[in-house]
Amino acid sequence: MIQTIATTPYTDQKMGTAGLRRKSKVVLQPNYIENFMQSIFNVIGNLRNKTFVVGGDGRFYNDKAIQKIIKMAAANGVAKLIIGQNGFMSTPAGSNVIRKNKADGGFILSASHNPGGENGDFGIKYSNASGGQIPSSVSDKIYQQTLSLKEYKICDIPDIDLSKPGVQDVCGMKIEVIDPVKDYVDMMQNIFDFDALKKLFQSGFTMRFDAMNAVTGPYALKIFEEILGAPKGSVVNAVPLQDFGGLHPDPNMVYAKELVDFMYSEHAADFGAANDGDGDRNMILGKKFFVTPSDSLAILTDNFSLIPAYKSGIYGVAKSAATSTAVKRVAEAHAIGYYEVPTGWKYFVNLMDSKRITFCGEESFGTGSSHIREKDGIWAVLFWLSIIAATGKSVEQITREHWQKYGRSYYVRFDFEGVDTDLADKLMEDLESKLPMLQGKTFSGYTVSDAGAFVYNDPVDGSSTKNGLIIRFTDGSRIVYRLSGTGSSGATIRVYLERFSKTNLDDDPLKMLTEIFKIAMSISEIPERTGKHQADVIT
Ligand code: VG1
Ligand code: CO
Repeated sequence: MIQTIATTPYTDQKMGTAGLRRKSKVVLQPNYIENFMQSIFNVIGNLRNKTFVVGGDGRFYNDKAIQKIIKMAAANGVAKLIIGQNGFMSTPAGSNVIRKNKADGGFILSASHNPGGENGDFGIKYSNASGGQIPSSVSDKIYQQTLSLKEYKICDIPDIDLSKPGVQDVCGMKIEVIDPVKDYVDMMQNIFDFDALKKLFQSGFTMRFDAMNAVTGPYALKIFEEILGAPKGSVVNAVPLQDFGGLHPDPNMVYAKELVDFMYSEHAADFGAANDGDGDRNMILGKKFFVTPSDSLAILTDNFSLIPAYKSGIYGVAKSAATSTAVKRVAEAHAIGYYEVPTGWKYFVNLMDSKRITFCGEESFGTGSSHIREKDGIWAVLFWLSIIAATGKSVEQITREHWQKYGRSYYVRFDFEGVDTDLADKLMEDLESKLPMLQGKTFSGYTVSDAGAFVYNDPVDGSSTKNGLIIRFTDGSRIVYRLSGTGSSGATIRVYLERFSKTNLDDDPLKMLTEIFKIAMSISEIPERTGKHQADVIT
């Protein structure tokens, strides 16, 4: 039954910030998935005795790709696959299943927050035994392999039925289909005080969770409505759809518009949240109130002692360099470890494995802890609900009191999308070369304290990664420039702006950052070079 099929390499199978991400149309090309998977299997090497976890966010092609992966894993001699029922599993749940079963790695079929469907994106995230995505050193090897691949192995068998939990034998390989929700729920119950959360809902507290027609629907229904007793209908867009019902499953103020409109209306619930396509991102809202992900990380960290799993203390906290420095002030106050890493959750993995940090987060709506090695959308929601349950305060009160205690980092990200790749690369290159000359210069009252590339030296494996450019000002303000590594066409230039105030706590972020935005544009020449005077997306 095992066939060896001749193939020719694709030259575009390099993984980005979080796995491989391409237009569905690209992935539909003959042997595209097969080439990529065979390259991974070749790099792993001896697959005998190895177990992998497979699941996805249910987007278009999830079902087809998973069948290919099963047949190829079997043909390549993999011992066992643990697969989510119907091929579904969120990214955080997958990380847990890998760790719990001591599997050798896993594949989550998702392009995360990118739109799905035939005209959307498809993707594959590959994790190792840590439950976290592989480091760049490994993805580089896989990329090299894709460039010289000549053949792949596949079992010529009919599609496998994944609709019922249970064990089956496929072409000499064992398959275990599991309920993808159960283990995840168990894990959450071990972290949080579910009785306290039940009481919160019994008291009449209301929430709306928007699953954006993506993978977290079943998880959220089970946890919030069934177990915790949130009123029926608290979870919306709860059925995962292949095209996410046309939604762009990126939980931010722009794409989670339905939820945002509701939370800013007269009928708003006490608490609002949304997750992204594969369930690792979260957005937190109060009544007519938005919590920036950078503030959210700072607030969760400050409140670690309210959560049973963290009561006895946390090792430290890390953020991506682009994320605001709000959590740094919390780390200093609690005298815990503090780290800044490049963008991408994989950079947190070593810090968690070596017990340097417990919490971590990114400005892109990602927060998580060392319970797994991915960011975790529902975890963040349960954490917020736990703070509310313990303090009796609203989202807005909790956030405002945080600012009173620590000051406020005004923070906004501007995305310039669909930029020509060569133009964007040149822009970043030119910008980098002029940054050293800026030191000591003053722009409309802001004096540059230092400027240059952000370089991360991993304290665990000694690897060095350059990611983005940072301009720091003497008043603590910052400009960060980066090219996105998750897009599927053209380049996206991200510009992250931050300005700190200890006393002015109730201003408009865009207004507070007007001058810095002008400085960021004039130094980088983005408007002149791209023809864009405004960002395409502001979050
Ligand atoms: C983006 C975010 C980054 C996040 C990554 C994966 O990457 O900025 O913070 O880790 O997406 O998120 P980039 O390179 O486009 O800026 V997910 O939810 O796709 O796993
Ligand atoms: Co995601």
